Amino acid sequence: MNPLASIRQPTTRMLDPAAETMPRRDLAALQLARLKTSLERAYGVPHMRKRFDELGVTPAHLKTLADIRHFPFTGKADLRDNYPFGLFAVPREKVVRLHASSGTTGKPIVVGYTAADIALWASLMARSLTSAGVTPEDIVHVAYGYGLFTGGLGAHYGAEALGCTVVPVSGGMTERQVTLMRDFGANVLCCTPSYALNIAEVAATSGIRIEDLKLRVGVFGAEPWSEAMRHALETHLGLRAVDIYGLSEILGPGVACECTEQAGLHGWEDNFLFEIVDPKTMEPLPLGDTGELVITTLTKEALPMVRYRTRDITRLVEEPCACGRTHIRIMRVTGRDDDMMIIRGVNVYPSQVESVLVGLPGIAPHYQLVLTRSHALDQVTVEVEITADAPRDDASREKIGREVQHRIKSTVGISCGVVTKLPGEVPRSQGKAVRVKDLRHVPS
Ligand code: DLL
Repeated sequence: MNPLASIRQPTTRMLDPAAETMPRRDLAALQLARLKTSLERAYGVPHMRKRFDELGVTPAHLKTLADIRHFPFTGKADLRDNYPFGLFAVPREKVVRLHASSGTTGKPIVVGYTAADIALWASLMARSLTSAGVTPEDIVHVAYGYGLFTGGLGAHYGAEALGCTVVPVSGGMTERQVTLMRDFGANVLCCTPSYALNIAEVAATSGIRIEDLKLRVGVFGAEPWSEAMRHALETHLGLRAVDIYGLSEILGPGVACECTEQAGLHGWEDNFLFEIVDPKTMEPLPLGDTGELVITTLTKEALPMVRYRTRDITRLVEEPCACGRTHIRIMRVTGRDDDMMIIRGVNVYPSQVESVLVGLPGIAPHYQLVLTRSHALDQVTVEVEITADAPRDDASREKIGREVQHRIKSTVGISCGVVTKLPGEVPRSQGKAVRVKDLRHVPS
């Protein structure tokens, strides 16, 4: 880590120590009691009742937490098929907020919140921010998008609930972001890691140095990112970069967040039940195994979710964390199972390629993967960018390209083409980065 970041050590306060350090046995008892209520709430929704009936289960069948395995999974399709409000468990009049995610195909996913849900979300976001090292004295610059996306308003309500001074900038107009961050003296930056990188780059080109900024903590999430990217962001922005996780269907940001130990994201188990299942067989996996994260909400009113398939691949760790929190840790999400590429039989996530690229001398931390198909085989070309100070002649660029190719082959295990682009040629992110350009179905 760069020396500035270590000087600006965040604090390790807890917002709700009683809840956050609850002994695991008490936590399990609380989960069981809350799960019963939540299943009953879901059972009141006609579509969910049908799903329960198909499997011959009612909420009364839940005797232990492990019994959750007898209940039906829910997925994006359930939300889509019941568009827009069909899965709400309360009358529409009780819903005070709607959010939606556009998705790649068809109808958006619509999610609703009662006033109590919004209060819960704000409190879990405030808890998450505190665990990331944010304090009520901080100025929080929110550059997650505001609107139907949950990032902006989620971070906003959480930071406000914590008592911070919130700057609701949303995404875009990056030069202005940098100026405001400097002029207002923001201590905390909330945005996607790819946008943070864009901000860092614009700051550098505008002549703003780390010392001109008062950033101490970065609360970065909404997309997969690597340890290498964490290191780059900490170095470029002089802050401690903390990972935050969430999804609209479950709450938005604040389902889980790292603490200042930066050793996995505490999933807030007093409000959610986390499982890992084998994405093929859908069978629960033993603790510690890698698989698909499945989440059941325990306290949400408007949209209770039962065994929601996140598609996110990770593993859970129950060992105590040095911070003292007892809640389970969700290890860094490597990617979604639908982002996984299979290149000549090898499973690859874009974030694995990122781990190799970011930090390589002469290579800027901006990249895209281009997928094509030739003779029924998928091929990947990695588009990387050379740094502004790297030599630009063909021979040097080729040499760098070969180096990248070699590293990807030896670390990730795939053979790929590499195109070395000039500074600024790889598109910059304003929110969630588009890492993969899939041209497999484009006629050549
Ligand atoms: O991205 C909520 C959010 C906003 C989380 C701001 C964190 C910060 P959706 O747009 O519904 O919600 O997208 C959810 O994004 O299933 C993951 O695939 C991915 N994702 C979210 N956080 C992380 C993370 C928001 N920390 C989807 N690491 C999720 C990796 C993440 N992937």
